[in-house]
Amino acid sequence: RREADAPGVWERIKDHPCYSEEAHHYFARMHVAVAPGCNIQCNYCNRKYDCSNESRPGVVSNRLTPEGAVEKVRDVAARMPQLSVVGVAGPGDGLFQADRTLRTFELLRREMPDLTLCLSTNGLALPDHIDALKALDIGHVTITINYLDPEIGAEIHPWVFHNHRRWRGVEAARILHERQMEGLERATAAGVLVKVNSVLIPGINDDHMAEVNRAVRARGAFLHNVMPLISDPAHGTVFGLDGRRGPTPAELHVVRESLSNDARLMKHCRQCRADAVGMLGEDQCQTVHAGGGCGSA
Ligand code: CLF
Ligand code: SF4
Repeated sequence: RREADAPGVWERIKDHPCYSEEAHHYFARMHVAVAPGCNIQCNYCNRKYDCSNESRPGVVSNRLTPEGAVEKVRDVAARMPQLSVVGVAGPGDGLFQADRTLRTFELLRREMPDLTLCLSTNGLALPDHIDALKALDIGHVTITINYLDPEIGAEIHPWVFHNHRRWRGVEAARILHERQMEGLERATAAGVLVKVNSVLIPGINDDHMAEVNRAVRARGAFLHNVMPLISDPAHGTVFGLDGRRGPTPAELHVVRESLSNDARLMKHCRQCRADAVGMLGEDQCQTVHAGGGCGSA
């Protein structure tokens, strides 16, 4: 079925492999890992792991400077004609040290104006950067939103760092929730195509996902991508060590079906890394991890 129903939207998704299922057969994306730090903690992520451990959530082999990122994109673009999108998706949050991400986008925009630029964020800092993103013509933003209810959020995100201090528990989850909703509303009002990624965690937010879907669609989210938690004790994540498991394919199916009156669900996500390069699912370096590169940060 036609994925876009507003004038001009088709033009903006037709060569984006994540926003259009059809496009992912023909177009490639590349992530540049320019965002090392993060302003929240997710129980499906362990940033303490040595970065040589490739299974660590969000781990990448190289942390790039903005200039290094542009050089890498230049090299990849020269040998990969299908490359249509360059995204910042970690390994931390793209807007925590926003100057690095914005500088990267600025350099890319100047040198390769035909590329679509894409950002993934947990949303905490998003309201502060809408104008800067618009000024750089960043038309695709993904926000990871796992809950609406702060009581549920506190089971997923133990702390956030906001306004120069660390907040914990339900208070932290309330701040993150409010910032996510504000960022989503303001980004969609600014004309950005916002995709929401949600990590499905059985026993925590599975019964809550339909509510999340309704709330984000009501605030203008273009797509909703419900992704399975990948929880392996080897990742050393809190959920992995707690014995929390990801959903079975059947459980994931049931939740997605419960949302299926909403035509715009993304189902072809490959939970890629923060340094993934290539067609979705065909990256040389793809390694699954707990949250999923753009899904987790
Ligand atoms: Fe990257 Fe994310 Fe942009 Fe795509 S990934 S920043 S929207 S260009 Fe895509 Fe990868 Fe799934 Fe993300 S398959 S994890 S949804
Ligand atoms: Fe930060 Fe992403 Fe890890 Fe969550 S999964 S703590 S948003 S880097």
